[in-house]
Amino acid sequence: MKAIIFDVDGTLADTEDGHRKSFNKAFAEIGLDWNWDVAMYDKLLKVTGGKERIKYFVSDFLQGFNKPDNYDDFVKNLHAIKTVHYTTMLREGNIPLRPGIKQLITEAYAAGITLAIATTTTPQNVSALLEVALGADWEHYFSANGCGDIIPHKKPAPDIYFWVMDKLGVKAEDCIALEDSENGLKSSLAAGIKTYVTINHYTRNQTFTGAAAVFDDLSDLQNFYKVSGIKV
Ligand code: XBP
Ligand code: MG
Repeated sequence: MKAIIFDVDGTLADTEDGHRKSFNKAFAEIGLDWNWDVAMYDKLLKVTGGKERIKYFVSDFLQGFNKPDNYDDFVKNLHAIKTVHYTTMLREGNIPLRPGIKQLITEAYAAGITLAIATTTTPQNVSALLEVALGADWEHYFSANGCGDIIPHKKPAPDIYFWVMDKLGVKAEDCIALEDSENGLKSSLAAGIKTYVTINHYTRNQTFTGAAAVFDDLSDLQNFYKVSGIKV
């Protein structure tokens, strides 16, 4: 196994409630009476990508909203405001890495294992989370950082994992992926990558068919090393 490819939201850190609150702050800031509670957000997480999620909410859950003419620009602007709120929240240090994650990153890196990121979240979100958690030079741990709109189709499509493997110059059988959600697992499996799942309160009832193993979290990192065969 040459490379570990990490999902971000829900995997590196339990971020989705931070995203949800940031969406709500953005809605309020531009005078929309939209408010995504946990139950609604749970449904909306079916769609990855914040801009795509806003459009999904408007199309499938909202009645009587008159879309502005430049709807795409409206969504992009709304999402940019949300990203400011979310990165501010991250920089306040409110969202730590999940148990075992920092140790896994530092020990695997020290053992010469290639590390990479494959996420549907916005690049600024990755930087803000990892600058706080790993320091200003966080990027040196990762040989590839696949995030945001760099690929045509977000998870569950495999595009982002293909992009990362291409960047790393590795084959799927040389990698393992770490994910938290059904969409993420479908994406990495469609790319042919052996995938381990750590669940969270948004994903615990999802289906993880095909996962190599499912964990509550990586607090017992030695067990994860044993199950996954990672040698550090
Ligand atoms: C999770 C997502 C993201 C976040 C919101 O990404 O689907 O869309 O929910 O972030 P992953 P943005 O699990 O692949 O890390 O608003 O920046 O999309
Ligand atoms: Mg995720």
